[in-house]
Amino acid sequence: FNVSRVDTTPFDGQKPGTSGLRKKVKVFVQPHYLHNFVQSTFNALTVEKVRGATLVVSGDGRYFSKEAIQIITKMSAANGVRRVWIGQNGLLSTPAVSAVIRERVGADGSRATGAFILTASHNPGGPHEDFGIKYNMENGGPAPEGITNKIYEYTTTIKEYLIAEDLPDVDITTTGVTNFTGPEGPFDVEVFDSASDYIKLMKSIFDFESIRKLLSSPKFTFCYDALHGVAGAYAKSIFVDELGAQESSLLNCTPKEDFGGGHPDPNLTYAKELVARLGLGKSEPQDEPPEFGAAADGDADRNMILGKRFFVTPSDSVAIIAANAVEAIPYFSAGLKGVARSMPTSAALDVVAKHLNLKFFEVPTGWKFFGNLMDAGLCSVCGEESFGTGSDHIREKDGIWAVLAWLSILAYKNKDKLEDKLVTVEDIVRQHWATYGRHYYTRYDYENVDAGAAKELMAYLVKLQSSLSEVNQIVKGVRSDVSNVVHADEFEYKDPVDSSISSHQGIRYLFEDGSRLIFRLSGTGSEGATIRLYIEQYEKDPSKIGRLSNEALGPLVEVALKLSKMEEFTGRSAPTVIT
Ligand code: VG1
Ligand code: CO
Repeated sequence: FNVSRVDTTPFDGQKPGTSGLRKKVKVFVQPHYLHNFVQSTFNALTVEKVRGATLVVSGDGRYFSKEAIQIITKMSAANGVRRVWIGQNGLLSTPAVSAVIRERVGADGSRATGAFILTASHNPGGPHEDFGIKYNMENGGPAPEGITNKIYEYTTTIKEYLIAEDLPDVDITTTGVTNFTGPEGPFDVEVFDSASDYIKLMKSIFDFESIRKLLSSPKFTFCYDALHGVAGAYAKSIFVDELGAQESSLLNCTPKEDFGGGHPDPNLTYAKELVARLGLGKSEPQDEPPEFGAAADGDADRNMILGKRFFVTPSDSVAIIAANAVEAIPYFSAGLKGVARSMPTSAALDVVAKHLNLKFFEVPTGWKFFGNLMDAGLCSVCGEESFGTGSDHIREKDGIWAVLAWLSILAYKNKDKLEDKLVTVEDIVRQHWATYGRHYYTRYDYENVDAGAAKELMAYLVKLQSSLSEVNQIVKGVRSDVSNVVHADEFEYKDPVDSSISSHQGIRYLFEDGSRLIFRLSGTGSEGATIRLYIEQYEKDPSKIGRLSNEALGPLVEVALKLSKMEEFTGRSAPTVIT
C-alpha cells in the first residue's frame, strides 16, 4: 500500500470528556472528522510510540463501528503501526480490550501497547444516535488527562493526516491474519476471537466450579440482560457454556448496532425488561422472579445487580464486594491492597475500609483515576455510583466481573447450604447494613439542559459554597430537621502517585451527620448539558436502616433543589432519570 497525506482543517469540540470523544453519528460521519481525531491521537502519542506498535481496534459494535475500524486500520498502516488486532466482527467489550492489552500475546510474541475503543458506552446507538472513540494506554487503562489534553490540542491545529487509501478493507467477520506490505515494510491485521482472552482471565480470578454449583442448584434462578450490547458476545460462553445457566436466562444477548432501539444503560429506568422480570416493575410478573438478575451497558463495563424484588445500589455493591472479596474470590485471597471510589459514590466503601483497616482513596469521576493507584499497587477493588465496579485485574470497570463477584459471594454464603433456605441477595445487603450502617443514596440527572443555564447553576453553587453561614441559612429555611453543612468545596484531586492535579470536579456540601449533596456536570453527553445531583445520608441506627430510600432522602432532596435553585435555572421541575 501507499501512504497519502490528506489536507484537513480542525473541527471544533473534539475534546475528550470523562471517557473519550462522544458525538452524534451525523457529526462523526462528516468527511475527515474521525480522521482528525485519530491522527491527533497518533500525534499526541508521538512517533516513537506509534511506529512498530501493535494496536487493538474494536468496540461495542454500534452503528458506524465497521466503517470506523477500516478507517483506523488504514490510518494505522500509514502511521507506521506494525499490526492491528481486531475482535471478530469488531466486537470487544471495554473490559475485554483492557484484558487483551494486558494479557494477549500474538503468535509471534507481540503484545499490544494501546487501543482505540469504539463506543459511546451507555448512550443509545444508530444513525441518529451516538458514536464514540477513546484511546487506552499500555496499562490497559484510559489515556490520562495529560494525553487527552494533548490530543485535544492537536485537534485544534491539525493540517493533515496520513492514510493508506489503497489498503483493501479487511474482512472482520472471520478470524485470521492478513499481511500487507507498505513503504516501510510489513503491516498485519489479525482478527481474533472476542471472548477467549477475557474468559481465560475470568477463570483465573474466580472459582468457576463453586459458581457452577450455585447456578445449577434448582433453588437458585438467574437472569442476565445485555441490553443488546457487546456483553451478549460473552454471556452465552460464560454463563451458559462455562457456568451451566439455562439459555432462557439470557435476555437481549444478541449485540445490535442500535441496541434494539433501546438505551443500553443498566439502571431501573432503562433495563425495563429485566426490572419487570425481577418483580421491580409496575405490575407483578407472571412468573416467580429469579433470585438474581444483572444487566450491562453497551460496552459491558457497567453492571446493575438485582435480587428478587430488590435493587442493590452500585455504591453498596462495591462496598459489599470489598467486604467479602477475600473469602469469596480466590484472586483476592491474599488480601486487598486498598480500595477506592469516585467522589460522588456513597461512603459505604469508606466504612468497610475503616473496619478492615484498608487503604482508601477518593478520586474524581471517571475510571482513569483508579489506574494510577492500581499500577502503584495501592488499590484492589474500586467502584463508582454510576453502575461501575472493578478491580486491578484490568484497568477498566468490568460489568461481567461484577456479576461473577456477586455470584461468588452468593456461592460462598450458600456453601454446603444449597439444600436449605437460600441466602439471598437481599439477605446479604441487609446483613451488610446491619454491620456497617446504611447509606441511603440517590442520583438525579437533568439531561439535555441548556448548556448556558447549567453553567450558571454551577457558577451560582461555586459562589454560594464559599459562605457556610449563607448556605446554612438557606438549608434551615427549607428544612429545620436537616443537620448543618459543616464543609463545602469544589472537589480537587491530587493524584498520590504522580501528583497531578485535577480541579473543578464537582461541588460538595458535607453535613454534620455525614450526609452529602454533590453537584457536577456530566462529561459524557453528546448534546446540551447534563446536571447530576447526588444525595446521600448515612444511618447507623439499626432500627432505621429499613426505610424506603426516597422517604429517607426526602428532606435532603428538598434542600438540594432549593439550594441550587434547580427549577429557576433549568426550568425543570423534575429530573429526567433517577437512579
Ligand atoms: C459517567 C459516570 C461516570 C463514568 C462515566 C463513563 O460520567 O458518571 O461515573 O465513569 O460516565 O462510564 P459523567 O461525566 O457523564 O458523569 V461509561 O460506561 O459511559 O464509559
Ligand atoms: Co460503559
